[in-house]
Amino acid sequence: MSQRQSNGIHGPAVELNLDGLVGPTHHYAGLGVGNLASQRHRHKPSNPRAAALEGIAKMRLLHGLGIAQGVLPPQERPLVPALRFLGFAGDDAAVLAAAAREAPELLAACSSPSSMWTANAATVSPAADTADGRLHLTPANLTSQFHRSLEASATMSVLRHIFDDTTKFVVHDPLPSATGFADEGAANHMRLAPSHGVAGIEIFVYGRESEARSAGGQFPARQTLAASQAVARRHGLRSTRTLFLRQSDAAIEAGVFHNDVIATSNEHMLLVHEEAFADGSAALAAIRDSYVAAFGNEPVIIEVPATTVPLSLAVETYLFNSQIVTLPDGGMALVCPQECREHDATSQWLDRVVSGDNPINVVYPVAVRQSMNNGGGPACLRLRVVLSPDDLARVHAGVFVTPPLLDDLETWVKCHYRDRLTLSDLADPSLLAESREAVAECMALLRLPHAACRL
Ligand code: SUG
Repeated sequence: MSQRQSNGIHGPAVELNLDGLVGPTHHYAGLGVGNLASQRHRHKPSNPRAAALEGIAKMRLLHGLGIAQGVLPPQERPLVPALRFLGFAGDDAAVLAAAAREAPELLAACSSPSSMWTANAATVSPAADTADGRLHLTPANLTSQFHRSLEASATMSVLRHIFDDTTKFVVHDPLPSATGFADEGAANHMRLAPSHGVAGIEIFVYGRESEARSAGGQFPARQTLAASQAVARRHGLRSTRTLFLRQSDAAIEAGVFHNDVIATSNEHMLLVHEEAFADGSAALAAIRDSYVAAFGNEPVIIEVPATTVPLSLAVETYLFNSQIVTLPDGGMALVCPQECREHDATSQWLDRVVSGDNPINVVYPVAVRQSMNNGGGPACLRLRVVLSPDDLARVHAGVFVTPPLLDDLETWVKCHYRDRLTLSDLADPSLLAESREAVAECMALLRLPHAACRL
């Protein structure tokens, strides 16, 4: 049973960010398809401790800005039951050894802590948008990649514990695990509204229609239109306030494997690269027209031309994977990857945005480099959930971040995490033991049932 407590937030609807904690097996196996950073860092040593601490530092920043901040636990990895399911037998150490010997790529996949990228955990529709007035979440099936498909059942279980008040929240089952329903969650979903609490326009971005595996290029398109449409139907969204837009092939080919690598929104603001969508000007016109029809005024759309930030630089810096957040006393902050300040074009663009005529008045660069090396920037690490203060008070309080919880999590990381990991370490039975102990302790810190993270 969740424990309720006042979270100190009153007034209009707010966004709760649920950040994924990086797990103790964070490594670089080059598993991300169409993900250039993951390919580039393949087989390099990783630093799980630094990765987890970077994520916690980001949560501390957001909490300090007055944004409701929560945390999702890592899932148990290596996932020995998955390896057994694939035919590796014996005790746990024998399973790991056989997998390392016969199919190291499967051991890497079953060891991936990829649930850290919680923008792929689920698609979320706030209560204001849905037919039954409840918040709807559909956990992503992540069927496009084996290592990510392993996340879905534990994610569903954890979300059901966190959002357990069924009078206010619905956590659906993931969509069927079929290529036609490939779903990667909130990373391919945006929302526009004059403010968080108003019924908004939900924008679903897909890469392929359904069965076709690729958009025709070297990289597969991960999200299908059929999946996005099914999520919209389940959530009871109004058709007049729902848009389905296709990613441009050029973006996918440049390494934009999710829409959140090339576009992001907050309330009435959309930040988008000119090459994000197929038929970009028609897509932006559709967004603008829907917004004007719904709210009677124009959204703020900042369209970044390729001449200012080429697609390749957008992917390298993850500029569009920034979090744009509404600050409690008005205005918006842009929380961007540190890498954006390390390139003249993006850094100058940031300066122009802050001094320009738009709601963003401050920029906070954050270092999440260990995650960035696997293609996950600040926005990939968080699941945004828009809620009224009353509904926020019904969310399982154990996952809300406070300075003491952040301190405890830092101590927990320093106690359990290694500072160097290579692929050969994944077969080490003591890594499995350390990881199991760490995850069990984390579940206790967040007051979640242990079984939820080991499905
Ligand atoms: O699915 N990387 C993840 C990164 C996900 C980023 N999320 C968002 N854009 N919202 C992916 O490609 C790499 C794992 C490895 O190579 O070990 C990986 O899965």
